[in-house]
Amino acid sequence: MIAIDLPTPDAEPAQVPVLSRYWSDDEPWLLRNYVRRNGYQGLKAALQMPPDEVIELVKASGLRGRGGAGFPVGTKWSFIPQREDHPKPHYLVVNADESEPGTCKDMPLMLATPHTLVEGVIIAAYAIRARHAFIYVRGEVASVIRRLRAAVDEAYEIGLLGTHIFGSGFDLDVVVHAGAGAYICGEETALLDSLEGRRGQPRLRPPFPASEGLYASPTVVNNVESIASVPSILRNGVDWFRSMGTEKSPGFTLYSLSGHVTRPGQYEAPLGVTLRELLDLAGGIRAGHELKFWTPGGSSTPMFTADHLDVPLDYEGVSAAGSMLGTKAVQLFDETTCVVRAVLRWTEFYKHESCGKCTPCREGTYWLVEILQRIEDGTGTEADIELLAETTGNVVGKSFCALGDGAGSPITSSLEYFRDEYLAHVRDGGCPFDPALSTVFP
Ligand code: L3W
Ligand code: SF4
Repeated sequence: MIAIDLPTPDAEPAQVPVLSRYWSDDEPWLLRNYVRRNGYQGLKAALQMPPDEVIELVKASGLRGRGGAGFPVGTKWSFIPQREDHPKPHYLVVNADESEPGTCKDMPLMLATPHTLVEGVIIAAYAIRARHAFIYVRGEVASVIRRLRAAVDEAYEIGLLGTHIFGSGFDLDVVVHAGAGAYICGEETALLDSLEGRRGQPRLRPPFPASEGLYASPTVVNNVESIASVPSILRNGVDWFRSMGTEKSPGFTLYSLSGHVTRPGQYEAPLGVTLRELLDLAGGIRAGHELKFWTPGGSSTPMFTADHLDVPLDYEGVSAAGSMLGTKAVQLFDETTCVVRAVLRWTEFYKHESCGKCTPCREGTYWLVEILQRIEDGTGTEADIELLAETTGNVVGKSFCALGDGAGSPITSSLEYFRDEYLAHVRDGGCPFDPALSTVFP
């Protein structure tokens, strides 16, 4: 092993950006540049503590999973049996299969600063006593896979991976695994099946992966952004992290703004920021137009309207307003967008990506597309609007995994806020919108 000599760390302000702070630097993906920017200082701190203490620290920070569900990260880690003599190996799996419509935060993070993820992986694996970690990356993004593999190779070269890491006696191997482009493989148990070489389909839970995951062994599955947030907590402490965000949703996160917004992109902000504040940063809705509807966390989360501009974008605030924070993929649509067309497009996606394991989702998403298409084409009737609601009710809450529930979210919420627009389609015999005016879903 080549000993690495870390420079004295810089003091870090308790303010955003943290994750994206160095994205505009020269080649921030290289190990030597990462190390100059406090890189691997979090790992150094972690290896000076017993693993259980690392778990307690992450628990105390209140860091919540950034992949959609917001489950507390430290609590998930604590579910792993914490005995050295546990008969089965433990595994860490990073869910980098980012595919939720509108979601595009993990890929830029891995492209810009892959060592943030690698460092987080080593810390997490140390905490849960795993000797093998897998990063399961969406297969289409070859550039990200290449960059991650290069970062892992760099880490091996200087002894940050392999045996006796930092002279601690801790060993870890990391595999970057390319998926094959199925949305369902972002569901944690389907991902594990896929990683084991089988067709990716969700497993029954419980048992949760924490007790029976990869190869039926205790496994932590965490999202990329969750793991990449960990090194900063180790470097700066719990109070630093908790001084950002809200009490129940502490810290910072990446909001991905897309659609009819002046400057689309990644906006790192404390949890609890509002869309009004994010739009101030992003230059507002495109000039001359106004906000009609938006998703707080990808198309699987119920949509909001212009009445929801001041909802705090944290797990509690968004839930209280009737949706989910999800992946924080904020897709914005102005008054030129036909809501039926948008919902049809999303439903086609869920139909295509339905894995076929359970009847409500496999058959239901097919029929939902048929009905929505009729309404959009102008051949639907008012009875079709009722049929749409009824069929959605037969999918949501009756499907085997969250994909079915997610498929119903845009339909139910659009019917709640824009029922008149559905009625206009059937009464006027077609779509009242000119698709040429909307740059989204033409
Ligand atoms: C042990 C228990 N572990 C829960 C663990 C569980 C999982 C985590 C959260 O779906 C959502 C979904 C998408 N013992 C446990 C336990 N766990 N109880 O906690 O579990 P859960 O079931 O609340 O959610 P999930 O299955 O992880 C995630 C929504 O996020 N979403 C995200 C989509 C994101 C993508 C992407 O491209 N990145 O697909 C958007 O809304 O619909 O509802 O680890 O094991 N008793
Ligand atoms: Fe597969 Fe859809 Fe059923 Fe999930 S809800 S198991 S994706 S068919």
